[in-house]
Amino acid sequence: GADTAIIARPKSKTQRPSLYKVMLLNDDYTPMEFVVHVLERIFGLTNTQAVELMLTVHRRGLAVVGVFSFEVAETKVTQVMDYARRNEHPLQCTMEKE
Ligand code: TYC
Repeated sequence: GADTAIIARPKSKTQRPSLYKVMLLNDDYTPMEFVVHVLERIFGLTNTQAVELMLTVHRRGLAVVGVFSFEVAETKVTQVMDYARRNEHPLQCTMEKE
């Protein structure tokens, strides 16, 4: 009627966080045991999971270690790169939007 008003409700689309794949790259020099240790320590994999994933990277050239929010992915990549550098290994870890 004359006294009623329709109030528009703003359409708020729920925002899902973008996800990022964190990938480990193979090289010829980083020791297998070091890679396994990195996967256990930084990504929380069991020894069995870590050995399996390390061998996948070794055979295929790279593998996705996990999928995370931007902030977590960035932290993991930095931790791997810093840890590898401190131990003078050329291990490379990168992230990519899913
Ligand atoms: N290719 C390395 C070797 O033979 C092992 C290795 C595996 C290195 C995975 C990096 O991301 C990597 N010692």
